[in-house]
Amino acid sequence: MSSVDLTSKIPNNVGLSDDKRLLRALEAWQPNYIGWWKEMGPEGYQEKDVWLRTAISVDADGWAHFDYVKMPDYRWGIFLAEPVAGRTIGYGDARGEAAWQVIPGEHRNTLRRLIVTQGDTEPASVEQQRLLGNTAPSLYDLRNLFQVNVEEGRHLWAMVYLLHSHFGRDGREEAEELLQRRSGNVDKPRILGAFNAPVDNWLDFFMFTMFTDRDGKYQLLALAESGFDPLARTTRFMLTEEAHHMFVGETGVERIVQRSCELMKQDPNEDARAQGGIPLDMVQRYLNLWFALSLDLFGGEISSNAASYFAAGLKGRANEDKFAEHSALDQAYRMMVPKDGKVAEEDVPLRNAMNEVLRDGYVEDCQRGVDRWNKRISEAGMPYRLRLPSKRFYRHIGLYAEMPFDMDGQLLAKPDWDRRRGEWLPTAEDRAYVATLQKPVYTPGQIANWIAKPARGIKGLPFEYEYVRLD
Ligand code: BYC
Repeated sequence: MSSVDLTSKIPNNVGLSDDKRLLRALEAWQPNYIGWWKEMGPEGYQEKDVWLRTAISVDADGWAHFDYVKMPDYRWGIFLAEPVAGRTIGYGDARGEAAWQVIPGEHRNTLRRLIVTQGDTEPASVEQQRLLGNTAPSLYDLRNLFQVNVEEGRHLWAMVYLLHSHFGRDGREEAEELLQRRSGNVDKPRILGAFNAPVDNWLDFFMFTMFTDRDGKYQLLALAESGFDPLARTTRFMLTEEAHHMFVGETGVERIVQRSCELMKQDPNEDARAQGGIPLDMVQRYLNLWFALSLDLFGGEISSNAASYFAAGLKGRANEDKFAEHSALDQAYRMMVPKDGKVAEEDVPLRNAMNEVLRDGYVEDCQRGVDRWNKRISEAGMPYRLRLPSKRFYRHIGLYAEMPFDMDGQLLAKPDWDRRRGEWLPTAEDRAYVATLQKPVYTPGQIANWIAKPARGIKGLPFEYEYVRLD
């Protein structure tokens, strides 16, 4: 077991105190990080006590400590999962080679790019969510928002540690730039599309944590297979925290759907909106938007980048050991390729389809969540069903980018698609309505009208607990 140092300025299990140069570099970055957090982190709640989970080790039985903390005092630490003795690369041309503790020169630029892309999403999401603290439906939800935010901050630390410890001056410059880019800023945007989209309200937030954080899960699973062992170990531990973020999203939407059904039953016309709830067709439109934006995050369906990451052992498939074969050579992936105004099946070399393989696992995982939401709706006796749109719908990256596919994956004429857009994606009117519901409910035990209470509180505490002390 690597020893955990919780007393130093930067809690860690990577022996920072033995590497004075690295320690100095990270301690120099730390005030810039705090400066960024105060400027771009949750607005209005920096001085409040929040009941938060903090990672203090990587021990499966007790890795987290819960207590009240003011967010700027959160102990953002660097924790890598325990090394696996004798670990070898499990796929591609490098299969069987010992995992690298030091980056091979030829992979340096590519790995830096992957780590920077991963790192960039973390502060981006905090920036996207920074105003939501003003309108949470309960103290429980407010606390969950802040929990997600501080852990995204820790995930930024995880990537910055790799940049500082393995990439010299370039790495230090990249770490600075991670604090310079801004979500949605035209001049210095965040790297990936979905991380520049506005998260204006709590329906966006729950969809984001359901769908976009789940992309995070799949990308982290793929990076956990990396031949670069420190990257594999840090992402393995990040996945532990990530589970709660997706729980927040999945149960958040579930509670909205449940409440909408209750309100429909109370209304003579089964109109949730007339009772101050969110109609299920509106939920479907937000689902469509965030699912499509999140599908884009996997990159192109046919990608020579993905093929070379796999070949070189930089990025694998999620849970690579569950696959029967690990070279992915002489095999094909059949996909629907647009051609001459139609889509037709085409075989693509499997290595070039690795983004799509990862995306398939993701879609299956999303479907489980949607099934759970539908179970709530059917238990309430309502006939409506939510569904995932086709993978081709409303894409901006890859084979189907900017093509007018409908929710069922049928290619329409562009004017028809434009005319029907409001059936599928949130309209200005939807956004204006959801905005009217965004009012803070900060009395312990109370909840906004448009969402149901959670089945239980956090870590055995009741929903009524004062998760954020506002005075
Ligand atoms: N937006 O070969 P292609 C998370 C670029 S989320 C803009 O199709 P590739 C989190 C691409 O960079 C997980 N640009 O794709 C969640 C490339 O540019 P160059 C984040 C895009 O390279 C919630 C070009 O298009 N982690 O953790 O196979 C809260 C052609 O690329 C996009 C990672 O993403 C896009 N959507 O794969 C907090 C893991 N998609 O090289 C956190 C690291 C593609 O032509 N990143 N491009 O200039 C990667 O593994 C890969 O970079 C990607 C793209 C999967 C993103």
